[in-house]
Amino acid sequence: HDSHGGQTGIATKTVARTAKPSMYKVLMLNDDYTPMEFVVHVLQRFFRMSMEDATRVMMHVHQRGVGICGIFTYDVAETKVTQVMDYSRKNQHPLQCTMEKPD
Ligand code: NFA
Repeated sequence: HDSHGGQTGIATKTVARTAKPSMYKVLMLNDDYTPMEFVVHVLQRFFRMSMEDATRVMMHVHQRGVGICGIFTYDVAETKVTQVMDYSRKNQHPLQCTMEKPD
């Protein structure tokens, strides 16, 4: 739209820009008790991963201690974390999921 500081004279143009949403990593943490098959199931159910991708991510977390489930907007990341934590607790597994702020 046109803007000129409320004065008459020079018309300048500004472009309306939408803010790009900052993205958050959803991380999964290793533990000694959650069955590998349950972790694979969670990755397939809540992160829509194939069996192959879910198995790769699960093994990465198992061996390295932490791994990335996906990168999402704040609201989606928060929902995924809550879903995984609620589902794990309901099934009596200590599986932990968290989200990481962008750098
Ligand atoms: N470390 C778990 C086991 O040996 C498997 C696991 C993988 C748990 C990834 C949590 C995350 N049963």
